[in-house]
Amino acid sequence: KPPVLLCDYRAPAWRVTDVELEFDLDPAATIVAARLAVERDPSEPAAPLRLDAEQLELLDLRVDGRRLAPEEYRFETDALTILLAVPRARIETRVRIAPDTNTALQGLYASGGGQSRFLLTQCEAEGFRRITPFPDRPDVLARYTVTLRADKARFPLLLANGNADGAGDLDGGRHWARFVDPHPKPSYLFALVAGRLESIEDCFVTAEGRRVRLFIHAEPDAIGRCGWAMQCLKMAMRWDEERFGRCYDLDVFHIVATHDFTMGAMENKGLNVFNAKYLLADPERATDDGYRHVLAVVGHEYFHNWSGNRVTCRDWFQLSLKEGLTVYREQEFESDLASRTLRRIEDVRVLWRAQFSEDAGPLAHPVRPDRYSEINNFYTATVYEKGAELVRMLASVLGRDGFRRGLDRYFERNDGRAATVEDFLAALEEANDVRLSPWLAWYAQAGTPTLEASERYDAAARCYELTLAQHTAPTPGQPRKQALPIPVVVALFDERGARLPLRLDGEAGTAERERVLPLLTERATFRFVDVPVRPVASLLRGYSAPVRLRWNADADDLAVQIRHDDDGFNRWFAADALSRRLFAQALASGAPDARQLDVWTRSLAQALADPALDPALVAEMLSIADAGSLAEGLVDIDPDAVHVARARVETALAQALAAPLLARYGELSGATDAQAVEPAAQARRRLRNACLAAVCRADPAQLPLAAAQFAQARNLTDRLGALSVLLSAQAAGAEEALDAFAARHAGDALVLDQWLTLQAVQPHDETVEHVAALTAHPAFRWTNPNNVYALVGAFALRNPRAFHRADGAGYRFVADAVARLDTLTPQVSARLATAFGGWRRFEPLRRALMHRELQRLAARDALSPDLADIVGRSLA
Ligand code: B3K
Ligand code: ZN
Repeated sequence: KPPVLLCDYRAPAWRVTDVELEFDLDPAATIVAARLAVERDPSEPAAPLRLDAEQLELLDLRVDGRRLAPEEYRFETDALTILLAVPRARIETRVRIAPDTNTALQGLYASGGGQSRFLLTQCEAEGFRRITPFPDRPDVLARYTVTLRADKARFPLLLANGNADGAGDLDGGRHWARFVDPHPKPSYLFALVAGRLESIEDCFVTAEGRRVRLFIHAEPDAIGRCGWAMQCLKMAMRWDEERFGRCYDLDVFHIVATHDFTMGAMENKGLNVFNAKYLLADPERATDDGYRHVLAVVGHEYFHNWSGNRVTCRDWFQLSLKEGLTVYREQEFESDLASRTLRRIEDVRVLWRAQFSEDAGPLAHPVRPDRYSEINNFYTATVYEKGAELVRMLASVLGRDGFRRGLDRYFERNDGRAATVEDFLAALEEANDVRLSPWLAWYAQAGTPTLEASERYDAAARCYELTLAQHTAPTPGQPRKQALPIPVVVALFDERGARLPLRLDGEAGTAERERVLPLLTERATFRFVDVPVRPVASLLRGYSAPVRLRWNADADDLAVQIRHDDDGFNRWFAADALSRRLFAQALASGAPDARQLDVWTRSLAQALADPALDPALVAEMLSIADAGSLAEGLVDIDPDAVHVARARVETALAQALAAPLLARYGELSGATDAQAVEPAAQARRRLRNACLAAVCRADPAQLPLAAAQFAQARNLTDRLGALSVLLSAQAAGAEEALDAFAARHAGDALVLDQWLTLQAVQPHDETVEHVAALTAHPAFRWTNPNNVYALVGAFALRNPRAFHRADGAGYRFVADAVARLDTLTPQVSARLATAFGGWRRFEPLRRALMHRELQRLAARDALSPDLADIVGRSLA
């Protein structure tokens, strides 16, 4: 199949104005009757009506009530094409589909087992064509009326998008319900749910005075864990009104939880579907991270109601228009409600680990790709996380009010439309009377820019010069790169942490305390005057641009930042920079530089002793980057050497701080808020677990502390934290603890997924065999994406030491899993296969072994388009 190209975009020749759907629901065979009102674009007089159609059994086809003769249409494997002479028509189709055997989890499928097996849909990106023949592209917006009919005992709850519009009983124990969605929408936002689910209800009155009924529906054993999500939903609705002036626009909002989902959640209009993992939470069965993820994902999907649904994408190349913007909105939501610094650190860690490595390999693509073979492979860290960074840079350039004005303009101009990145930039430009066209290059150019900083201080002239230069390495299909606009936020400090003035040469007026240096060309020098002493520069504050900063700052200057910077993010950034430098030294020569190590550990000792510092920030400073992130910029990677060098730095810190870590651990153990989930309680647990890990690393004789914490834990964060320490130390009693954990949480799929993950990420030699054995555990099913990601995904993507075992056993195991999954859930197999994407960056032996597995996959018959695309691009 030839790739789809952005430059080939053409507006649809036929529009659909209204859709009426009738479903006779049955897991084995569901009948879907559709009535479409279609209209031809007058400029396309000859175009036939092309409806996408996949895996449908066509039972009937009529145009304006007349059944078509065979020569009047073509029904192929991917489309139903109708030759129409009239400019508008009513198309009626009847098809049969089989939800029960749909393991791809796209279109209409079944979730759960036994009594509570229920039906639901997933349409984004191209699943609607597996439900009914339709122009399944985001720029066809239609009004939907949906009638569902089903057995009342098996499917008492019937839901579709929009407001309820009648329900009643039918003969034979069946019933019906109708829904009208007044907002025109693309087909990817269609959803229905039918099953025996339990519900909780709440209510929200919008700023416009609309009374909205809120529902969360889940299987009976899960409904008791939905309260937190409901609170999060109400917080999100209020926040979007206050921060962005966006109100909800239907009388009802539903969320449904499922355990069978290929991703996190889906923003279907008025009927969000959630992976249970991002919806359920209680102290016994969710970690603190779990609670925060629920907040973030409930917010994210809700915010899509404007950034995605009211204003949607013209085509899938514009995916980041909704995803980058919505991730940004989600980040701001959590930053406003919890800790901005922490959320920033987490986002930057994800960006470095997932996006930078994507950008450095064969799967690199721009935030707005210009071609794709399989769009489902473009729901990537680049489109989501880097896309959010681009929005963040634009917001910082325009300022808070300017960005709000621009976004208001964007929503107003494009409401009910399918928009492009250009529409977004145009709205921001017009509302602020600025020119943003240089920013399009950020959307079009793949690869991570390297920002090189160098400095010079002239004491006699009281002048400080900062030179910034940018460079982006070639990526597939883009050999030459252009300079991008890079906003570099800076502040200058003296060595005691007092701010220094920021007046540039030739400027009059008072000096600012923090400013944005716009780097618009390949290189620029900024000359600050009246600088009384050699300054300590705090660069890229708040991580003001998604670039790799190369700056050989003096270790003592970094220590000043760790101690005094008033940007919490940059305190962490400085600590991280120093730890990376020590890691690089350990990797190159076996040991970190003693003096710099001492600077680092003493700075962290001070942070640990500082009662004014957020304990969560201290925990983050103590947690050095994972091996994948540390190896990100390297070539000829030897994963064993990376592991050893990282462990050396980690152990050196733990030993240097052993006594204060133990003391802080003890202090934090006195807290009585074991079941509290407020940020402050979470922060204390985070630091306590970080202390525990370090204390036991420095001295295995302390492992009984972990055993005791495991035995006494009153929440999942403490229990898992302790178990993790026992496992990574391969402590006596670790096996028993694992078994006790599994017994305690038997039957709880989400908790057992974490139990699987914990075992999958152990950097031990025998982890491969252990993980392979766990695929036979009753808690694991190949057809369940959560299970697969928890076990195989964690092993392949988060355990570089074991995945890259020198005999290739890790590669073989993962490639076999990918092949097996490809016949079940292609989207999941394609995502797992990205673990091989970086193969060229490893040392020759691993490179050859990984290459062989990719070739073995490529040689298989009947690869799914999803997997064929990843393997093909990885080998190209
Ligand atoms: N928009 C969905 C992702 C759909 C993925 C399709 N393969 C969830 C989200 O980003 O909110
Ligand atoms: Zn999204």
